[in-house]
Amino acid sequence: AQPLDISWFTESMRAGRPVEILDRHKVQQIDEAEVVAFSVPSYACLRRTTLDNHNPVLTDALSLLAENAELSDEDGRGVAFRRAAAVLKALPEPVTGVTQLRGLPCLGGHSLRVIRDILENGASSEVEFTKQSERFKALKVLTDIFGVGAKTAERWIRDGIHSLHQLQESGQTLNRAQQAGLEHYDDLKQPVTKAEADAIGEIVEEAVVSVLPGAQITLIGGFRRGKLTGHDVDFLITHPEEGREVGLMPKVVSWLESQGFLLYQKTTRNSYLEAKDGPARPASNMDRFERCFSIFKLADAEKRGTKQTENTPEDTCRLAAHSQVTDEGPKPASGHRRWRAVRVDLVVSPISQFAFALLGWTGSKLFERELRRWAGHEKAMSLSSHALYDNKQGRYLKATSEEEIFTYLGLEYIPPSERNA
Ligand code: DCT
Ligand code: MG
Repeated sequence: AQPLDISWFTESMRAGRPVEILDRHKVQQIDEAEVVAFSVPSYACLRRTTLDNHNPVLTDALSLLAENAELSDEDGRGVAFRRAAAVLKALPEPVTGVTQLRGLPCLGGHSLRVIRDILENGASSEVEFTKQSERFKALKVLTDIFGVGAKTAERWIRDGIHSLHQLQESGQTLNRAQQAGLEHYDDLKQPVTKAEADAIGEIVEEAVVSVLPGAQITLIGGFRRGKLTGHDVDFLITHPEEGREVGLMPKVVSWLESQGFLLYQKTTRNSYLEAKDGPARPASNMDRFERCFSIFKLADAEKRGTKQTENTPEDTCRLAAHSQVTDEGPKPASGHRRWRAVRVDLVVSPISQFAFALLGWTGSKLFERELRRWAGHEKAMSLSSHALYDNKQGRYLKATSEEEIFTYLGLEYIPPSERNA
């Protein structure tokens, strides 16, 4: 068998030319068995990854190992499994044999072993072992609580806490987020649907334009990429006039609170204005916008688009919690309640940073990571959700659209629906 010829790709990369993604002409036939091999660029931001995944069994297995590594403070291994899974997500067909994977990037020995196991035996012993392991199960249950990260879960497990019941019995002090997370555990585990995301979008829009006419909201995160469900709903808020967005978040939150829409919220102030080192090199790319982590109370009536807008908080609660309407289809997961809890993230950006925020918050997480890696390693630029800095020119590159940012980076534009790496 001959190795795949990917020189067309590396040359284009070196020259900074946009590269054809998943180049079908370059797909080769190798060895006597005439196995079709795939050719894929190594950076996820050079690939078009739709939600049409032809290898879900393999990618689920690798994602589970990635999750296990991330929960065990092994981020390097986590990223390696995420990259391997992402390569398989971009393939045009189901993989039927490991020979097809020859020459593909990001598939290390460990990932290949897992893939071979599944292709040959129907399952990976390592994945099955991990799924069954008490430690993994406990880490999952505990980190599924909103407000609980891997570190906290780890500490609790060391104290013998493996389940929600044990946590409740333990007398551990929980912070406000964790209390809310525990209280709404079942609801927050249920995937959020697009219809629910849209219903919440209407409420947030009403809040935003009530407190600042002209302000705009955009659905970001997985739903902007076309996902049908998500673990939360993410919105980006801005105003076309620079500076008008200052102080917006507390007003939006007060409005939502006064209408009885919030079960929990925590707002973090922005920190980009006071930063001296310029916006492109924050300690983390996620933490500088004014941001509100919240849990919404979404009434069934809102989902059906029959919401009443002039309710007092009491009315809204009544509408949400005790509605006696009986005409709906499936019952909510939680008994006879007529509402559910939904995780919602709000982010406010000044218009000058909007394109960067939009690109940075649309995801997927791996696509974002790969964009930043591409910018740094191949272009000597640093990309964040605030700005793009050109290290060679020593200046920030302004952009008003995502397309412009891709152009600066020497990349072919990839629309949100193809960023599902
Ligand atoms: N993001 C990122 N890096 C992180 C966290 C988030 O780049 N460490 C970006 C990418 C996605 C966006 O923020 C929203 O984050 P999530 O809601 O966690 O991701 P999602 O793709 O919307 O996933 P889900 O559909 O499950 O909500
Ligand atoms: Mg999301």
